[in-house]
Order: sequence, then structure tokens, then C-alpha cells
Amino acid sequence: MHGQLSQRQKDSLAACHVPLPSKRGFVKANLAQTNPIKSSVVQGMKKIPAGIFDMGAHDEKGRTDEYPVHRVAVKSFWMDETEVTNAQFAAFVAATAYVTTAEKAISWEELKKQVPAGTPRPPDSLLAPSSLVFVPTTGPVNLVDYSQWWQFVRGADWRHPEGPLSSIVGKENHPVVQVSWDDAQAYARWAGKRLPTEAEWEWAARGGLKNLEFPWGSEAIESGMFKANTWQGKFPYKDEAKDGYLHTTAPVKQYAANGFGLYDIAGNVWEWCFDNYRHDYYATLKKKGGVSQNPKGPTNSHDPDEPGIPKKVMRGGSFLCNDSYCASYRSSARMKSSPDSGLMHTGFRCVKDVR
Ligand SMILES: [Ca+2]
Repeated sequence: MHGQLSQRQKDSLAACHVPLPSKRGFVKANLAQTNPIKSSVVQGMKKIPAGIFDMGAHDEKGRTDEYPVHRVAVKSFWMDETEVTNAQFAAFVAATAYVTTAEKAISWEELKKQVPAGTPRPPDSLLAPSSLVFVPTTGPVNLVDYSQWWQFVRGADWRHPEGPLSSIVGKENHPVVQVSWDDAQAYARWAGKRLPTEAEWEWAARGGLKNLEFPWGSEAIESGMFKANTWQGKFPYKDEAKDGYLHTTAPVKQYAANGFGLYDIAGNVWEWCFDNYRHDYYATLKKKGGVSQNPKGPTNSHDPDEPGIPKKVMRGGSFLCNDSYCASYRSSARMKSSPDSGLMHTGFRCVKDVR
């Protein structure tokens, strides 16, 4: 009788009543972990629905390259819910020993193809590894000349975004910056992803809102809650940093997500897109008429601001965007730079096709 058993004997008996594992049960238990709900989720990404929308600026606030509005259809895709962080980029570099564009000297053989024939080779100091760093001015300046607040700094790279004496220690959760379009492409390939097309990016940024100015709707950026890491005050000399971040990156996810669950789709850092940049691409699509299906950008690039320098599209604005200057946190705002450029306010996020 059990009443005559010691506690140790009772425990031993109870243990015998626990079934032993079976191989088939073990396999079934592990199969159950890949149920349909979990397999429809990609970690760190949001599923963006397919849709048709009117791409471009819907008011008079756009720059000329944001017109004309034209109708675009995009297929469903996954998109990173945040910009790629320093920690994520570090994992890529650790796995591949990848060296970014900013860490390499500029190739004179490549550069001389883009300058007039006979241009003499510049000194090595100009070709040394370097990247573009924002340096605030001491007072008001003519805003047409960006060379007043952008400097090529030797030793600036993704690990040293503001120059050789800066670092990303403690900034693991900030977006990676000082990465070129080529670097972003390399990361995306390694991650089994790709860069978004410009059309995918704008559709995703609009977050299901129709024809509204910002990813959060129509409310002015300076009204109500802070909506993004941008610049408050007078550009480029007095950032009041009311949003908590003084002309630098913020950790990802500090502000509310848009309607599709995407964080920092406005502000923080510019995001490289896949497309070549042409100022007149929208006009070309509009002229074709109908709905442009999954446009992937023009086959070549032309920027009237710097003819002869091929460029890629950037979107979303950055911590340098200001209501009185570029206001590029507008969903339709376009920017461009050469694919070998690293900048202190430029990063990226990736997308993945829906299978
Ligand atoms: Ca800020």
C-alpha cells in the first residue's frame, strides 16, 4: 500500500509514471513549433500589402522632381520595420570581412572617367579613405551652398561616423550610417534581402493613408507629439534638439510606427533605394499612361544639379531635415547621391519578396 511507502519511494514511483520520450513524439513536438502563424512572420519585418496609389507630391510643397503624380501598382513585400542598425551591420562585417567604400581609397582610375580628359591626378590626401560629415555652421549661411556644412573627413566611416575620433560604442541600436549604396547592396545580398524600389518605399511610407503629406498623416511636424528625429530650430547652425537628438542619429523605434508598422520611415537617416535617379522619371511614367506595374526606376541616371555623375535614389529625410529648409520627411520627397557616397545621415532598410 502506498501509505506504507517512504516519501523517497513515492517520488520514485511517481517518476516511473512519467512517460519516456519517443522519437516520433519528439519530431511531432518540434513540427508543432513551425505552425502556420509563425511561418507567416519574418522576424523584424512587416508584410506590406499590395496596392495601387498615386505616387508623387499631392500639394504645392514638392520639389520639381516629385511631379507629376502618376499611378503605380506594387506587389506585396516584406520590409524591415527599422533601419539597419550598427549591430546588424557589424554582424554582416564580422561574417564576411566586408570593407565599406568609405574605408577604401578613391580609385583615380575610376574617378578620372567622370572628370574632363586631361584633369591632373589629385594629391593622395584627396583620394584617401574618407566620408561626408555634417559640421554645423557658426551662423546663418546661404542655403544653396551645402559645402558650408558638409566636409569630407579622412577616417570617417561606419565605425566612426563623425570622424576618426568618434565611435559607435553604445550606439548598437542606432541606424548604421556612412554606408554607400554599394555597401547597402552587399548587406542586402548577404541578408537574403534587397533594397526597396522607390515605388515600394513610397507606398510603404504612406502606410495606407491616401495622398497625405506625411507617413503619420497631415499634422505639421512641429505640432503635437514628436513624430521623427529631425532638426528643430535654424538650419544649419542652431538645432534645438527638442526631439531629444542633437544633429545625430537616434536609436531606432523612438517614435511611433506608421500604419504599416514601420519605424523612422521619416527622419533619422536617409534610406538608399534600388533605383537610378532621374529628375524626369515621373514625367516619363506619366506620359506612358495607365498604371505603372512595379516600376524599378530608369535604366540610367541624370541629375541636372550634377550632370555626368550617376546617382541612386534616397528617401525619408534625416535628422538634418527642418521645416524651414528641406522638409524631406514628406512621403513624396526624393533625394539622390552617387552610389559610392557615404554620409553621416544616410543608411538603409531592406525588403524581401513574398513567396
Ligand atoms: Ca533631432
